[in-house]
Amino acid sequence: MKTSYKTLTQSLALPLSLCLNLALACGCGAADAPKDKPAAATGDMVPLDLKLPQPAFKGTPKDQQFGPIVEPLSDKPRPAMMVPGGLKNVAAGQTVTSSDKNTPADVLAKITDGDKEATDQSIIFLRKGTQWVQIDLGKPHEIFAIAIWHAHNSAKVYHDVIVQVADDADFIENVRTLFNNDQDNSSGLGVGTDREFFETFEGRLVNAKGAKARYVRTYSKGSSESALNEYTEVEVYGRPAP
Ligand SMILES: [Ca+2]
Ligand SMILES: [Ca+2]
Repeated sequence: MKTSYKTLTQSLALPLSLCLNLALACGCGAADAPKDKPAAATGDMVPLDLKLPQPAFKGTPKDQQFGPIVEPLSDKPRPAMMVPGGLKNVAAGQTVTSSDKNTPADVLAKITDGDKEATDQSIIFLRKGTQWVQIDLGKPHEIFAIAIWHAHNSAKVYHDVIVQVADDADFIENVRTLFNNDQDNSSGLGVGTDREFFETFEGRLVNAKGAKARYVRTYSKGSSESALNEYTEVEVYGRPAP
């Protein structure tokens, strides 16, 4: 009886392991996306991995009225944005320029230095009026997400937030607007259809949907708190354009 049992298990074990090996070799199972196609084309998307700073405040100001143009502040975490796998923050350490020529380069560099906390030394100021900051990614990239932290030290709303990408540093060639909440066109770049939003530790995440560009520019025109324009960090998630 013992011998026949052993023989039975051996005869079963061989085909079983063969099947497993064959299944592994042919790549059957979950990871069956063709290797030669970009992840976006095969629908192989992953949640964008954003490293968030510490929250600096709770709730919204009770003594201030915010119109219907402003999105209500959510107390729930923002749903993850789905992007192709393997993206990097391609703005990290890249050169920043601005419409405010009084702000020196070493101050503007704080916009891409990785520090996005709400502390005084992390926030830079630009003069009042419509002002922009611009990041040169060094070469054309496929851009999927742009994350902006103006200043999240208190519950304020920035005006005329406009996010554009272009092929050239002067924003003449192939300019595309990815976000625009200037609904009364007071900054003169066109009537926006997006809503204003409260600055929080989550930053503002703009879906760039794979736009191909070398330059990223973001505008603002003061906030509900001040005529000045503030920045803490801008991140651009993408990959070198093929
Ligand atoms: Ca920073
Ligand atoms: Ca406006």
